[in-house]
Amino acid sequence: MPKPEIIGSARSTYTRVVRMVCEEKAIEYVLTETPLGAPELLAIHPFGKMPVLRHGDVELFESKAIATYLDRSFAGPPVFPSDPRPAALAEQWVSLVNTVMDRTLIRTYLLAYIAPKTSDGKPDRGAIEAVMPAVREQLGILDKAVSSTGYLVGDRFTFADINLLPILHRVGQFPEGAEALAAATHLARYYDRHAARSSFRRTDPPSGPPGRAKRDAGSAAVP
Ligand SMILES: N[C@@H](CCC(=O)N[C@@H](CS)C(=O)NCC(=O)O)C(=O)O
Repeated sequence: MPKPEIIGSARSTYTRVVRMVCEEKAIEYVLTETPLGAPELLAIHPFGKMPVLRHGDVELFESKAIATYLDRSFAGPPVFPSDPRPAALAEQWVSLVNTVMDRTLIRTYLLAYIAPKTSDGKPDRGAIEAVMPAVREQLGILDKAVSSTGYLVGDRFTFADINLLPILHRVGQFPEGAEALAAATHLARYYDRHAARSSFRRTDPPSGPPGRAKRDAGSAAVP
């Protein structure tokens, strides 16, 4: 069987999540660095989002589905709990982070810096100020969630943590986000501790957002 091929960008948070699963489980994989909107993505993901996976005759899109496939197909420490309660809690946090918090923290806050819709291309101060109350509220929810054990689920590192860490990294790259993260003291400690994991360090992205395929260059860059 060939190595799993992850098609995406080292700069993309969702691509990083899938790469971290490989690193945690010591799965040898190939990252095919791809711009947003590339035909290689559209060939697998109906909306051309990244990452997608190719492994033998298996083709998959959606980071959570890819992570589940990798976790079940390869040896190494499971990243998804199997007992019903922790398994459901991991689902719970992945779902909340991906459906609500990613939109606030990445698609709104981060993009106001790295892909602003302003005519001069400068950070969109209006959008940043408007989203900060939601950024603080959501970091506060996460702060409470990790306060007792230092993990989102029970007392071990799971996919729920993997799914969150690349987002926290991006939030901390800009001043208001860094300040809000530092103010959420449990979450800041959680981030610092898990950011030392080799799966996180080995997937540290180069600076800047993923590029766009040329024929798709009209759309904003989205990490
Ligand atoms: N639900 C998808 C989200 C993937 C996603 O939004 N990826 C971003 C990059 S981190 C992307 O492809 N953005 C480009 C776009 O939305 O056009 C997943 O979990 O894989």
